[in-house]
Amino acid sequence: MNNYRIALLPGDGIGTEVMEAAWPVLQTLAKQHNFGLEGAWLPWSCDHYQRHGCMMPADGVEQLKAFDAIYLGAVGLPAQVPDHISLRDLLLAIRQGLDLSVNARPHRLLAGVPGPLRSTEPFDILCIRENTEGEYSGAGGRVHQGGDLEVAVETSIFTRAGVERVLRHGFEQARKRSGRLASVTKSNAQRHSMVFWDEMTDRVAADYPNVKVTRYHVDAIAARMITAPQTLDVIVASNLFGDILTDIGAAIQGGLGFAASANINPAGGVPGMFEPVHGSAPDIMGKGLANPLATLWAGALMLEHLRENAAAADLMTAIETVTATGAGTPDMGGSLSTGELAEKVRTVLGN
Ligand code: GGG
Repeated sequence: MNNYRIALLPGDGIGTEVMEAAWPVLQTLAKQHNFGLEGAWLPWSCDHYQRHGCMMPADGVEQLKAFDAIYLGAVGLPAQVPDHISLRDLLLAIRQGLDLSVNARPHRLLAGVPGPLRSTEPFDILCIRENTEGEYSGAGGRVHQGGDLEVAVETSIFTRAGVERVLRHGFEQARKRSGRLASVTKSNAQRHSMVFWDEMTDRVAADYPNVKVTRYHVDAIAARMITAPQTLDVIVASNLFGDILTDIGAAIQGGLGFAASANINPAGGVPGMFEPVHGSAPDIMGKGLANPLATLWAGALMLEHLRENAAAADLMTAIETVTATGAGTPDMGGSLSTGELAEKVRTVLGN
């Protein structure tokens, strides 16, 4: 029997609520599919920062390497810790520290979820976001801080290895799916980094003659995701472009309560991190209003990554069996609490 050790990082705000709701559902699946899931709850969060002066221990990334996967809720409580500290010192530190270079985010409408678009044509987008460099590299600084001469520099870093590996992952996914790949650029304005991105796209494309590549400027694909999402399949984008586009992806699939993500290192050897795309939503925390489906979907991505494919498929079927009935949390127009909606999914799975 396979036994997996999972690092559970509920984080802040509604992160705690969605994780506490989702974890029992995954444990039910483990029992049904005869594998072990041993969770270790790690209290790394803004609360940890207030108590200890850091979001996680200095050897936090090293500790995570002992696990098979990381399941994360949400990060950030801006009233207590500035967002640029909480995000960079926990979420981004884990992504960069474990070299989780790919952030894969699926966008499609679950059964019964109407979505906000007028068109009812089904869409199924997989956005592959570069996850360790680009605009989120953290390179830069401030000089003359607080003075009249103050200057802030934030430098985007695009390395050949970093761009190539995320593009290659995108092409691999496109090859397995429809054979279509959209490469997101802005090379008319960003004449260094994005021209380089385009050149790398052409170079990697040469190894995938059966994948049809379309190059879109980021503004054009943002509009297309709303006006004609059915024309898109695999999208590959830089860190910031991918972050923004996947919020559009979340919006067209019904909201941030549905959007899931997998942070992975395609080379293997380290645990992947699986999380809902949404943040900690301090305005609704502690009220049982948070939608647990993004976290459950992220759980399915984690099970798939652990090669527990049957369990992952059962979870997605159970989620859609519930959404098809119209049951949901208030963001879905329903009246269920976070825990009640997750429990409904668990009930569909049975004992
Ligand atoms: N679910 C993790 C979380 O709190 N995400 C919020 C966020 O701001 N994420 C930024 C990012 O994905 O780069």
